[in-house]
Order: sequence, then structure tokens, then C-alpha cells
Amino acid sequence: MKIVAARLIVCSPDRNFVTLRIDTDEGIYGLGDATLNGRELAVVAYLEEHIIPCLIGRDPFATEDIWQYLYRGAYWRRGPVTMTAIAAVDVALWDIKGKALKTPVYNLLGGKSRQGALVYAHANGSDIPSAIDSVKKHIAEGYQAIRVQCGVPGVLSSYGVPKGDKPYEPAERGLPSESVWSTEKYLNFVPKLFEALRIEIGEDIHLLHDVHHRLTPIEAARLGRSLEPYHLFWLEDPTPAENQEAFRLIRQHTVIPIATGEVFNSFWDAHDLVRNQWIDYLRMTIVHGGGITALKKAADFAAVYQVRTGFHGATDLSPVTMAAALHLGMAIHNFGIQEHMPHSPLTDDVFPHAYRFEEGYMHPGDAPGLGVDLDESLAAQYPYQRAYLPVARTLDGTLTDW
Ligand code: GCO
Ligand code: MG
Repeated sequence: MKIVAARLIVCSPDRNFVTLRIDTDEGIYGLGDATLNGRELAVVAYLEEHIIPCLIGRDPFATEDIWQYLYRGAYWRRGPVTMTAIAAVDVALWDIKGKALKTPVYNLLGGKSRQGALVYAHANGSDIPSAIDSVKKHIAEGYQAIRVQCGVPGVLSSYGVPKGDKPYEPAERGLPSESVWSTEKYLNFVPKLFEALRIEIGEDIHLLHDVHHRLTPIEAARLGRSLEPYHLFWLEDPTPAENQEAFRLIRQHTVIPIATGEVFNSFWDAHDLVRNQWIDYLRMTIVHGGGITALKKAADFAAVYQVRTGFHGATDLSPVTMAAALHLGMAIHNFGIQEHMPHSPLTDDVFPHAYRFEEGYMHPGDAPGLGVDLDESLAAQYPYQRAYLPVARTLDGTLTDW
């Protein structure tokens, strides 16, 4: 089998997605997600100008060799644009391999290690009563694990809180919006939120929280310690992770489980975190971390240190990435949990898929390959629109981490 063509489909069914389609001489094609939120067209150019010409004529089954060729062969290693582009190729090739062998991708990665992938939902509220309502709604839908984000009094637009009655979606069309942040108000408020939640819903449901990279290590340590009585499943991105040593300090002060890695693009971003056991869950994602080939290795390395996975699954990762994450999550031994922020009904129509949610778990389905398709004529009705993630400033106007 040979690769005969590859092209990009850029569409915006409620939000932007970049999809790579690779075609073979046997009529089988594969899809890969190439979406990098807010920087979409940089990946399109990287693939069109620099990668696609090198793919034509290659054997699509050679996933390891093609990965190495694109990673080592570029000389310039790592970075979100490069690694997203490599991931798109890698995932499309695994899709082709599964379709050609007439088997779901999880069978090529070790086979089923579990019946389904435990997922966590997003509950969002502008205040504590509405956050509790949102948690109860998700429990009624069958979720057994729920991430809770809530408006902080005195902070105009806290992370993860929807504007109006639309579901929370971080990227916005137009230029970047500016939100306001106060660490002091946040640190005083969050323990009250989780105390109220445990009183209201009891201990059975897993609760999670995303700090979104906003604290210094010692502030994160204080937050972790103050949340210990409420038994969180994890505290996510408590501090930016460029300095991996920062997590040592958090670990010295609290036993709260820590998750990080959604912005990592190489396992080297996580290497010290994992081998020192400073984290409990690795949140790297297939689309930004170099594909199934790279994430399988990262997961296997993490397994040696009893670190489990918690793959990123926000709406800016397309249904192709969700499927890829579910296939890998079914197969690896150290799967922890999968994030599930459902796509809009329109996005689901553009990307028909075999995966499904049932009683707190997701299942990748048994279709050959990844089990996701792209309705190109529907996609064409929703062309790309420039969009950005917000930026954040502290109360005195200093730019801070969003
Ligand atoms: C999460 C994330 C997202 C990101 C988004 C950025 O935990 O789901 O933090 O909400 O903000 O993916 O593009
Ligand atoms: Mg996050």
C-alpha cells in the first residue's frame, strides 16, 4: 500500500478544526486532527509546505519510521506546531492501518484492557449554588467524575465560567479578550466551594478542579493543603510547568493528587515530573504531543512510576482526537481517566463517530480504524474564522497566565 495524496480540511462548525486526510492507492483513507487552538493556520502551512510532499509514495503502515523521519528529519525538534503536525500524520496512519486490517485501533495497541474509559465532565457555575446545580445535572446524566469551576466573587471573569446560558468555550472569534484575575480572592474562595459540594453531594462522586496554571508553587501548595478534606480526584495545572522542579515544592506540602501536561508537546516536558513522581496524572494529548506513537511511549514510561493518564479532551480537540484517545486509553494498563467536554451537536454532525457515552464511561466503538469520519460537504458550509484564547491580567493590569 502507498500514500498517494494528503490534504487539509479547515472548518468552523461552532469552533475551528483542522483535519488531515491521507489517501492510499487502495482507496483507504485515514484522518488526523491537526487543531492547535488559536494558531490553526500555522499547522496548515507546516503540513502543506513541509510535510505532505515527503509523504507521497511512502508505506502508510510504517508509523514508527515515518514518525522518526518527521521528528529527527526536520532537525528542528519539538514545539507545538511541529508536534501537532506530526501527530496529525501519525493518527491518520493508525486509522489507515486499522481500516486495512479491518480492526479497531485499540487492537493494534495491546487490545482491550478494560470495558470502558472512565470520563469526567465539566460543571460550571457563576456562584456556588449554580455550580452545585451543574454538578447535580451531570450526576443525573450518569457521570461519576466531575470537574468543577466556579465564578469567584470580585473576579469578573474566572476561568471556566460560561458567559450567559451558552456552554463554556474558551476560544472566541475576533481578537483576544482580556479577563481579570486575583489569586488572593481565588485562594480564599475555592475551599468554600468544595466544602459546600461535599456537604451537598456526599463522597461518592469524584471531584476535580483546574487551576489553569495560575499560582506560584507555594500558593499551589497552600491550595492543595486546604482542599485535602474534600478528597479531590486531582488538582490540575496548579502552577506553570516549564520549570518541572516547581512541582517538587508542591509535593513537599500536600498529598492532593496532581495532574498536568495538556500544553506539553514532548515527553521531555514531563520527564522529570514523572521520574521523580511529582505528579499523579499525565494530561498530554495525542494531538499536541506527537500522536499515538509518541503518547503510547509516554504512557508506558509513566506506568513504570505509577503515574496514570488523564488525556486532555476539551472541545478544541476534534472528535478525531477524542477517538484516538479512547482507543489508546482502552489499551494501556495505566489509563486513569479521560476528559469529556462534549462537542456541539453541529461539530458531531460534521464528524460522525462510533464512540459513545454510557453510564460514566466512554467506549470507542468497534468500527475498523478510529471510527470517525468527516462530512466534507457539511464542513464546507462552515469556513475558518480567526479566533483566540483570552489573556488574563491581575487587578493592577499586569499580564498573567490565563
Ligand atoms: C482543560 C483545559 C482547556 C483549555 C483549552 C485551551 O482542562 O480542558 O484547560 O479548557 O483551556 O483546551 O485551548
Ligand atoms: Mg486544563
